Amino acid sequence: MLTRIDHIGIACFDLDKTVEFYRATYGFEVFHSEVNEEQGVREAMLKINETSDGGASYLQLLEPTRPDSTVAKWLDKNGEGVHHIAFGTADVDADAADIKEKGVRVLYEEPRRGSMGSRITFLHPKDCHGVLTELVTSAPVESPEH
Ligand code: V0V
Ligand code: CO
Repeated sequence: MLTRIDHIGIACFDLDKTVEFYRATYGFEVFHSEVNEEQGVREAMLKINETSDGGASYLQLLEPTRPDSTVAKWLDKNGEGVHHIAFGTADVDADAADIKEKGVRVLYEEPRRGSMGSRITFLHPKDCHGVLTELVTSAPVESPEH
């Protein structure tokens, strides 16, 4: 079951400048940052609020690390802006399987590694009315990966 907006992914050309905009304009601070080589992104997570399922909602600011990454391709075509939305679930495997049954393309056979040790998969934007949609199961709080 999808129980929260886990994050909104925002593509930017310059992560440091964009982080500074969100800090100076809204007062949001960086909760976590990392490079995800597989996804070709350097990212900053800005925590917005806790959620009733025990999780949280974030903004995920994304800068490409290489010109052939999905985010670099998207920035070339569209410029900066909202790149994807991510729904949180306690069981990404089960929700991805259910959604696939409904005829929506799930992009990964098995969930991959996402921010903060989460497990993530994506749904094709062409099957979701133009919205690249991610499903996320957060790492357990006591995970040694934290
Ligand atoms: C592409 N399209 C999009 C889109 N990206 N539509 C809405 N939102 C997006 N973000 C449209 C594009 O305009 C084309 O439409 C069509 O899909 C095919 O796009 P393309 O440019 O030819 O690109 P593809 O097919 O090579 O790749 C598109 C997909 C790719 C969605 C398959 O971006 C992908 O695999 N995304 C999932 C991984 C990802 O995005 N990683 C970065 C975030 P027309 O022109 O044909 O009409 S990593 C992350 O979020 C992490 C680590 C985390 O949360 O923890
Ligand atoms: Co994301």
